[in-house]
Amino acid sequence: MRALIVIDVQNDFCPGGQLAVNGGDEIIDGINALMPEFDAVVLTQDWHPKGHNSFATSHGATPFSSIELPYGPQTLWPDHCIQGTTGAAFHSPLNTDAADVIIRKGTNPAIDSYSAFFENDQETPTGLEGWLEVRGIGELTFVGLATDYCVAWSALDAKRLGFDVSVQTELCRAIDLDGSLASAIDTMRQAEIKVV
Ligand code: VGL
Ligand code: ZN
Repeated sequence: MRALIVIDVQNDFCPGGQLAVNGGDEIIDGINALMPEFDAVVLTQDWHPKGHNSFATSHGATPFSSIELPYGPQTLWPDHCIQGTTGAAFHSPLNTDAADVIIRKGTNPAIDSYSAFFENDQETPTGLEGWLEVRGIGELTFVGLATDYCVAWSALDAKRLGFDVSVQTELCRAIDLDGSLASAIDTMRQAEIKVV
């Protein structure tokens, strides 16, 4: 069984949003068209409380700078995807009716969560692994935003958990901070993820 995992196609990651990814809105028609080819469709939604630890404003710091948190280095982001705001809503052309399940992540005020499987402490699970397993789903295709953060971290965790993993890069867009896109693609290829 195969699932399409659609990462964070939300207003704040699309042009005009608080953490806009170039061309973030261009991938949506293609993602909608791909959905019927899968046994299950999973959507993820970045869903932060106000004052989240990953926000630069929480530390009086400049957005896109980096700090050390108890679980490791953390890039500091503009305030984005705050629970219940328009920015956190799915970008409207996305076919959310096709979703079998929606996973919200980044809800812990102290820990960021790029991956759909684990928070950035690498150990607190979201429950997605169990959901897929009990449904007999072993093959995962990732699309969405952003290639170099939430898509890459999700795909790498999935591979580590033993799923068969591919990333459809033409249906992803990247933030690309200091070469982060090239290094994410490289890391995914080294992990033997199918990057197509
Ligand atoms: C993301 C940075 C912060 C993403 C989420 O969806 O890639 N990036 N929060
Ligand atoms: Zn976030």
